[in-house]
Parts: sequence; C-alpha cells; structure tokens
Amino acid sequence: MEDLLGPDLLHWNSTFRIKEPKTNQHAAWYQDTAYIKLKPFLSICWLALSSANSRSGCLRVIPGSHLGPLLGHSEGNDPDSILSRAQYINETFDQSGAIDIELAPGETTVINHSIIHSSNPNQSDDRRIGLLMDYLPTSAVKEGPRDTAILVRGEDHFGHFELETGPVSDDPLRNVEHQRHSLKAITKTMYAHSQHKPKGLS
Ligand SMILES: O=C(O)CCC(=O)C(=O)O
Repeated sequence: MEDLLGPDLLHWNSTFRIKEPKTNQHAAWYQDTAYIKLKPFLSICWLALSSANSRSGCLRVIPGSHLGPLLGHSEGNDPDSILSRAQYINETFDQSGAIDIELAPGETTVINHSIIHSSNPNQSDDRRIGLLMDYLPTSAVKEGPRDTAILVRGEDHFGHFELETGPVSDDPLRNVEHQRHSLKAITKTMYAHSQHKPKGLS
C-alpha cells in the first residue's frame, strides 16, 4: 500500500464479505464514491480468504471506469444484496468490458473506490470469503461527520481523522466497548441519508 499511496497511511475500515454457497447473494453494479465522499480517493484492498473465481462470484470490475463520471445510484430492498443499502446503478452504462478478478486464497487485488464493480452469486460448493480493507493517505479529506482511522504507517500531519488506538485493555469486553465508538462513527458515513439501518449496533 505504501508503494501506491506513499509513506503516511491510514486504515479506515475492514469488512468481511461472505457469500454462502448456492445462494443468490450478490452485489449489484455500483461505485463507492456514490456514498463515500472522500478525496483524492480510497484504495480498497480485497483479500481472498477462499477461492474467488467466476463460479464462486468473485469481484467484477469495468476497467478504467474510475476515470469516468459518477453514475446515478438508487437504494434497493433486495434481501440477497450483500451491500449495506442494496444499492445499484440506476442508469444505462457500457458493461461490455467487464472482467472477473479471479483470486486464489491469499491473493489480493486493490481497486480505486470510483470503479464500477459488482459480484455474481456463489454457485460453488464452498463459502466465498473476502476481507475488504480500506486504505488512504493521511492527507485524504472526507466529507461529512468526522471519522476515525488507524495510523498503520508513517506519521499523520493532517489530523483529518480521529486516530484510533489499539486494544485498551486485557478485557475483551472493554475493547469491544471501546471499538463501538469507531463503529458508530463509520456507520454515520455508511448509512447517511439511508432508509437502511446498521445491523448489530445499539
Ligand atoms: O465482495 C463482493 O463480492 C463485493 C463487495 C463490494 O463490492 C463492496 O463491499 O464494495
């Protein structure tokens, strides 16, 4: 990530993206920039923890689409969507150049958060497990409520994000409570103006 983004790096968010075998769980075409207003850009690292291929519903992208415009998006109600808002692009665009990013367990891909991407249902016999990790340079600026992030490399001379600490206690319950503050901050961004409610947070 340092080769791509420079020496001063923040890690903003991590999410497991799991699709059970032989289900319709999927992600419709969308761009993260529709909901995450962050400049210059966010680098999303998708690490395969199981085989991610065409059959198991790997990540699909339209190469070069991060250089094009931000397209119109709508929120949906599809229970099979693995996305927080069941969002999808609501206008016509050229899908002919779409490619599957096939990864063996342990391999990773890095995408720009403006790229148009999606993933199809998992038709294999095994779970498809990916870990999404969002990285940004400390100079990055995010619109909206102030958020938290962990400094994973270098120094932060900007203070655009509230810096998270590591675990604060030997007591796991205290650490969970401590992390709740960061989770609440990020869900304000993820669910801003959404009809959907974050799951598992009280
Ligand atoms: O993991 C997937 O299949 C797609 C996930 C995704 O596009 C996202 O969370 O932004």
